[in-house]
Amino acid sequence: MDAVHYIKKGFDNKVVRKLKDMSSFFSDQKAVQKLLKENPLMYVVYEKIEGNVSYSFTVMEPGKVGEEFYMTKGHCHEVPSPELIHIVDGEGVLVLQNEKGETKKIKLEKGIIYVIPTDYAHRVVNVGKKKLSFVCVYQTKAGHDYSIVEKEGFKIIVK
Ligand code: M6P
Ligand code: ZN
Repeated sequence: MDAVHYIKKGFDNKVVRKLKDMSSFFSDQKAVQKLLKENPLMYVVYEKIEGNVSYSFTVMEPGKVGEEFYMTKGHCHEVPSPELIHIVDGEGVLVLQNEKGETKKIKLEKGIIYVIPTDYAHRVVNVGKKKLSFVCVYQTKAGHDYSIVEKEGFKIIVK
């Protein structure tokens, strides 16, 4: 059984994010206000916890808010630790930013496993015209810290 079927068969947590859940994260607030009437779906995360290791399968919708592509909220880990990401389908970009403000923008090729380094806030952007789906693997204790993204945001805006 491949990882996607494994996770979707018996997930422990499901997170549904719509525009309203992350409206302040987009740069064009006029576009946000217009779109909020329909409050479109941004992505769904299915998470499976297996002791010390957790897996997620994320399905992102295609679209833009103004000029900016749909993206995940983005987070740091509460317990510094790396994360693996593997694109299953679609076109994605990974945006990284550390505490010093250093940034990286990486085009995610299908079939390659990428390592998100420890201490980098990370966000995935769907830059394609169809759904983007990907699998992530991380320590269960890693946790999600959204405070840095909420306070400072990401310097890189993907248009
Ligand atoms: C991936 C993993 C999850 C994360 C999800 C959505 O599946 O990194 O841990 O929850 O993307 O990202 P965010 O939590 O930043 O919205
Ligand atoms: Zn993470």
